[in-house]
Amino acid sequence: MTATLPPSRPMEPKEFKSDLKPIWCPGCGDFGVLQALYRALAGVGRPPQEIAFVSGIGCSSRIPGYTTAYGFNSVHGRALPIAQGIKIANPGLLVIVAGGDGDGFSIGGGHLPHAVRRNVDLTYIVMDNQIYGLTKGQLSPTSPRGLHTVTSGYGSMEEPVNPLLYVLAYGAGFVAQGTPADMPGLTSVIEEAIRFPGFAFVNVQSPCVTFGEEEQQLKAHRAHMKALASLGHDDADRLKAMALASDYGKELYTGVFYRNPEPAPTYDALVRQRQAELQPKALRRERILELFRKPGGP
Ligand SMILES: Cc1ncc(C[n+]2csc(CCOP(=O)(O)OP(=O)(O)O)c2C)c(N)n1
Ligand code: SF4
Ligand SMILES: [Mg+2]
Repeated sequence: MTATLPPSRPMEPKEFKSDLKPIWCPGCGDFGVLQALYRALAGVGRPPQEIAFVSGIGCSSRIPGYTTAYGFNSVHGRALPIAQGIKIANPGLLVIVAGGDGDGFSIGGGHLPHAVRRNVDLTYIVMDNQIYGLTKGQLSPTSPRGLHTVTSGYGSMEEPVNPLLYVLAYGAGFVAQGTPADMPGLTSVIEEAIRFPGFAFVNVQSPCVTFGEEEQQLKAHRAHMKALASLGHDDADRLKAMALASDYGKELYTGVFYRNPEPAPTYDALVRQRQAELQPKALRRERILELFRKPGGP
């Protein structure tokens, strides 16, 4: 795959829908995320063979199988390093990482700062349901303090992580949040994230209807969500974005927190540039073999 792709063409969301029927619990928020994703991809207009989905393990990590794009349902917590490798090796692919809060901020939490600072051009969508869904309702890193789960029978004693604030602090160029309770808004932030040149993060409040709290369900989202645009937020203002992101867990802000108006060069572009610079100086294959054949080695 080369870095130059043919121009995009008008596409339909159904072109991204695979024949696999999702096996999520009826009412799971991930259904809405998947629909928003199909619509966003149609808006971007790249055909499925130019897109790669990478996920870890979890209910949310089933996403790649439900699309017609390339997909890798990989190892719990390891989606980001795999996705970075795919993008660097195949710069022409549009790479999207999808997974859960446990996958991304717990076991995979060590990869997040490095993926952000490296700034490989990919989109990271986290379906944040504040619980380990697939393994039947244990505490996750975003579970609120006091939450009763199978692993916190008397209520969680831990402060949750704040994913929005983390990625902003690590230096991400695009940070947004959405909920399936607002499908147009969710579709729009996903499409904008995909279009952003660099590491783009979308935290989706995607309710787990089976193990999640009542106040984390779509009905509550509809009642409490606040569009950042309606608050007059300037998404070029990183410090203001951090101040708003500090309300994670208290307020449900939707939309773009931060979009770097001057996106930094991506790691994958820098790799290509370095390769081009070094190519003329590279030793020819025959010369390398000659050196190795010399008695005593090179
Ligand atoms: C190395 C490893 N450790 C633990 C697990 C078990 N495991 C599978 S999914 C998961 C957590 C899922 O939670 P989350 O990432 O939030 O996804 P959700 O199911 O909520 O969408 C765990 C602990 C595993 N598969 N591999
Ligand atoms: S357990 Fe929760 S996250 Fe998993 S499919 Fe069911 S509702 Fe969705
Ligand atoms: Mg989860």
